[in-house]
Amino acid sequence: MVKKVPETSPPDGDAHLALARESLRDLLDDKRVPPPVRAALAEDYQQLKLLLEKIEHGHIHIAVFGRVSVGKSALLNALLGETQFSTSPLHGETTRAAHARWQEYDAGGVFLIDTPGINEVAGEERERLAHDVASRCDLVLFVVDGDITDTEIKALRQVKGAAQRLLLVLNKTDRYTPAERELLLKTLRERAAGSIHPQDIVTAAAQPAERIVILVDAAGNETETRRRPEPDVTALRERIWDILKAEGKTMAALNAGLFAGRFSDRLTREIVTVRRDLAEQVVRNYCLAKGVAVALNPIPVADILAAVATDAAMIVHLG
Ligand SMILES: Nc1nc2c(ncn2[C@@H]2O[C@H](COP(=O)(O)OP(=O)(O)O)[C@@H](O)[C@H]2O)c(=O)[nH]1
Ligand SMILES: [Mg+2]
Repeated sequence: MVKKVPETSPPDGDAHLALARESLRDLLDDKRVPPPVRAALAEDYQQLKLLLEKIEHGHIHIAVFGRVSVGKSALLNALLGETQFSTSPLHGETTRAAHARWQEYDAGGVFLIDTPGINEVAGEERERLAHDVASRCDLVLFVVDGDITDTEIKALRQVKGAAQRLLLVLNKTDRYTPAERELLLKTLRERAAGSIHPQDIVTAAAQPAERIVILVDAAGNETETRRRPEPDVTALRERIWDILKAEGKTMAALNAGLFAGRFSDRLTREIVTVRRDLAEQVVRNYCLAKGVAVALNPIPVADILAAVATDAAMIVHLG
């Protein structure tokens, strides 16, 4: 029962989704999986079910990821145009993942997912968070507010390893002069060269700091007021929309395919411990689920920042 990935050009998102749906359903419904194996993998089966529902409804999940206080929650609020996620100058405002529907983009249903800061959770937990977020989401917005730190590089590598689509967002650009902004962008592009397309590195000012504005009336009297400039997430919004339009369905299918591939590895391991003879048949079928991911994956999941990490001396310090 080998399903072939249709060779279409340009990529046919609907066909990809149908294929992913079919392999997820096959995995879920396989009657040959012994009950003890199902019980041992109950949590994975539950995730698989949710993933199947997600692609059946055509939902897209977009998550923010990054250090605490880089403005992840603020960025989602700016995209939503309303305050759905709490932001705070204090650490630890977002303690668990939460989501909101992005009404403005109504094709199918796009959900924005907020997460705690990567440095708010310990190493192992962080790895799990990175992995969970990346495997449940179709697009990850990796947010930084200056040059990328070592912790960020590590986390970026973890997320990038599990997610197929990622945008690098330089937030808080209001804090920098145009020259500093350009330098930062240039550095980020250099560091991500070969792994993140320059187009996928965008700037934003999600919640610009208040400014003191001096108003002068007709009589020449000056009054000082504080004003918070409007958020600027135009470039980010446009990039997200372009990606969703061009690759949304394929992204969701690929993500499901990658999950199915990882799931089938775990399933095979479990089955081997229970019934070796059965395992051999099942393995043959599950290669198919992985085939979906491989066939749809436009770029190999590379260990992108390996070269970059060795170059930590390049950190630019800006005031
Ligand atoms: N200057 C400036 N501050 C920002 C910007 N975006 C967020 N902040 C501030 O950064 C702090 C942390 O924001 P928050 O969204 O809670 O960060 P999170 O921990 O990454 O979710 C808050 O005080 C925000 O007002 C921005 O674009 N410019
Ligand atoms: Mg937050």
